[in-house]
Formats: sequence, structure tokens, C-alpha cells
Amino acid sequence: MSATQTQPNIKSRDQRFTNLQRTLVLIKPDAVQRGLVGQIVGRFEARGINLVGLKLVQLDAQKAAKLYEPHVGRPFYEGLVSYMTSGPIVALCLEGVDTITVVRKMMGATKPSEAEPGTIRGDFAQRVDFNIVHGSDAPESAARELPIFFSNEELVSHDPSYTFFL
Ligand code: IDP
Ligand code: MG
Repeated sequence: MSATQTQPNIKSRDQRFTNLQRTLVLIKPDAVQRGLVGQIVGRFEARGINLVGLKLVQLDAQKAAKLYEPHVGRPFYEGLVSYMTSGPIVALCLEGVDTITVVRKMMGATKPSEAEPGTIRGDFAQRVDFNIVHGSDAPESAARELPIFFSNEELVSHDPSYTFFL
């Protein structure tokens, strides 16, 4: 920064961000029932991840089956579908740098007993069958999962003022 500059250079969005990704996060029925929505969304906001889609959804069995299609036949599959349809969930589309990986790290391990403190599951969950959040695990998963919850018109690209500092 030169002596006369009071702010860092404002670069275009594309120059500032490489490997921008979008991912699907679901705040599962137990977290909604426990009143954890604000805290969970707040963690992503505090990290500087951009919220581009947000809705409350009552999943039906068909949609849950579509989401968890890769898990058909697993011993926990039926229980998983009834858990995910047991009450409203909050669906988020999050966007940021390497966001798929970052969000998975913020969520913590699938089994809360293996999730580090400081992660969402490590701080708020005890049981693998009530593990409070979902996040896409790879770009291909995000591409498959996001359209189950959001149409293109429901995803709002914008550039929040805080991204100036990222
Ligand atoms: P992930 O959510 O961390 O990606 P996955 O292996 O994709 O974990 O499993 C999907 C979901 O299925 C988990 O988040 C959890 O809700 C449920 N699940 C996974 N393993 C078990 C299990 O052993 N018992 C009960 N539920 C499970
Ligand atoms: Mg998974």
C-alpha cells in the first residue's frame, strides 16, 4: 500500500477469489428443533462464507431418497430418511473459496464422538444418527445435491461488503 492509500486495493471479485465453490448445507431437523439455526448460520457468516440461498423445507420421503441415493442399502438408510423427514430443515447454499472443503472441516467428522471440539458436530452433537448438519462432500456431490433444493432463480449472487476484507 502506498503512503497516500488508506484502503487496500479493491480488486474485482474474480481477482480476489480463486476456486470459488458453492455447496449445499442442511441444518437437520434436530438442530432446528433445538434452536441452533442461528448459531450454525452465524459460524458460516463469521468465516466470511457468502450466503447465496436459504430456505426452510419440510422434506418428503421422495426428496430425502434423492438426496441420500448414494446410501441406499446401508443399514442406517431407513432411519436416516425418517430422521430427515421428521421435521423442518434449513437448506443453505454457501459460496466461497474452497467452500466445500472448508464447510466439511467446520462440520467435523460424521460421528460426533470423532468430531473435534470447535467443529459444529464436535460442539453440538453426540450421536451419529442425530448429527445436526449435512454438507456436500465433493464438487460432484454439490452439483447433484444443490438442484434438489434450489432452482437457479433462488440462488442470489451478490458481493457483501465484508468481502472487501477477504
Ligand atoms: P456425512 O453426513 O458426514 O457426509 P455420510 O457417511 O455421507 O456422512 O452419511 C450421511 C448421513 O447418514 C450422516 O450424516 C448421518 O446422518 C447418517 N449416518 C451415517 N452413518 C451412520 C450410522 O452408522 N448410523 C446412523 N446414521 C448414520
Ligand atoms: Mg455425505
